Amino acid sequence: PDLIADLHLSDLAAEPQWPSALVAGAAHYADAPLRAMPSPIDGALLGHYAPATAGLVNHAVEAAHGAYLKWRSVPAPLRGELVRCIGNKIRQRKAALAQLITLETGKIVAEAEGEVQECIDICDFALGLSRQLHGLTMASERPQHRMMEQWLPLGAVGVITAFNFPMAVWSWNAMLALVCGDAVVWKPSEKTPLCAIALQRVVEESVDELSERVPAHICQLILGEQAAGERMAAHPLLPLLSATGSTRMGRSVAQQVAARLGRSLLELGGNNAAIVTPSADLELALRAIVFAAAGTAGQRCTSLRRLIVHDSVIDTVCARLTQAFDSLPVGDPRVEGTLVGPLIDADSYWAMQQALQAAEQQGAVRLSGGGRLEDGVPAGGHYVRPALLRVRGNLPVVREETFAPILYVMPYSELLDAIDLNNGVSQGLSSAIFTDSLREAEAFIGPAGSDCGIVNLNIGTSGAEIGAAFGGEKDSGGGREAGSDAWKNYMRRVSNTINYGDSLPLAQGIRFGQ
Ligand code: UN1
Repeated sequence: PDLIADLHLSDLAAEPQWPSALVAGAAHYADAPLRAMPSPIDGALLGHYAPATAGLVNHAVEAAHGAYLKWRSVPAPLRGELVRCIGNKIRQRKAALAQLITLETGKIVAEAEGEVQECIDICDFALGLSRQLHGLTMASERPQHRMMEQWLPLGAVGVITAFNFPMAVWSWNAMLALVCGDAVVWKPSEKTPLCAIALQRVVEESVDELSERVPAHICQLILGEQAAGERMAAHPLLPLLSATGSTRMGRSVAQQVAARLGRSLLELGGNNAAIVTPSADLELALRAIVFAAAGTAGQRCTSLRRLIVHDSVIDTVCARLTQAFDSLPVGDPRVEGTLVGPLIDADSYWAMQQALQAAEQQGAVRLSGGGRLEDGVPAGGHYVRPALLRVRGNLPVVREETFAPILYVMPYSELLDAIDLNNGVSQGLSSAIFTDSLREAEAFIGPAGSDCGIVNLNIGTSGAEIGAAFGGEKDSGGGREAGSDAWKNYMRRVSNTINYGDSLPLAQGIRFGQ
């Protein structure tokens, strides 16, 4: 696609449309070693970039903070105009942006287009929200007094995103932050810089078009590595840091942000389960399970990793899933008909092989898949057949999130045991139950049911719409992003008490000197 153009360093510095922070900070590149950008499809080199230095991170944060000082006074519905403009441009370039996602993540075209659609959806949502940043009024106990709360802009917001959703997760954060009156400093995964540059370009075009009311530098892009993320976590001019990625990364970022009493919004790993009960509509359940477990090559934080199946149907479910996994079209994600693309890189492939080996040592029985495919797939990529294993319960390896297509199937006989299995891991992102029983459904979605942030009925664990709040509990980080009232994360709540009388009654009936 034309968006890729030429990404060599000298051009980055020379090309005025490139992200302002990159251009302004070009001097910082001088001694930085270049990082190669291979495509997971075939290992082809897509370009190079120089990771940001600490100096560049500071520069970007300060520029964003300066823009925020102006942006916070622009009325929210006018801030929405920027998001409308960004959303329209993403809509126009949906196919090209999706191609970039496929190229950098190996996601199949339909799913890449779905991800761009998710960006468009959140733009629409945020635009509407720009007229609905509502506060409350409260009854005061004092005569001629009024109380209310307002939601006011917060500052420059740091956003760290992962490779697997290189556009959508940025958009959930950035589009809400913009209508909330914040500036954004974004550090994408070092594996997906092209997606980030393309979106930053869309933003910069929009900022230019609306330059009369939108301050330059409102959105900053930092192409960096772990050190850049740590610099952001420690930076006092980022009152909120929103981070998506592994639990290990989130724990470290959260501690650094907490040390300066900043806020963090964490979207971390999942270890998502679905329960198949005796009354489940099996045809529907099987389709949902295959998409959730094997779709995106198991590389969603919401991917289905554990399947808890009633004794009475487990043999049928295993047989049907084996058949389905064996026949899934794995291959070049650009080719129509492919349903499973490559893993992101060699490390990911080896982590999967290690997990499979550990599972077998711990007593798992492999029913299908797991091996590397070399025939009929592009050379240089890491293509695997999704793996299906039968296990007795939450083995040690099952308790860990392996970011690859591995589905562990385990039996249960009583629903309470199935719920215990669902909850018996450290993560708590997404969960699902397949049942036609009202009692079972309500038990699972109620207070003594699933302990996850996402609890679904008769649909899989992945593929959420943007309208609901997205996020999980426990090691999944506790953050909520995207829809519902997640916007409140990006604002500060101010409580006001207003006296419109001419006396000064004190609260709680206190008399002071009269
Ligand atoms: C992620 O994997 O980090 O619910 C996000 C889903 C997508 C988002 C996944 N809408 O699967």
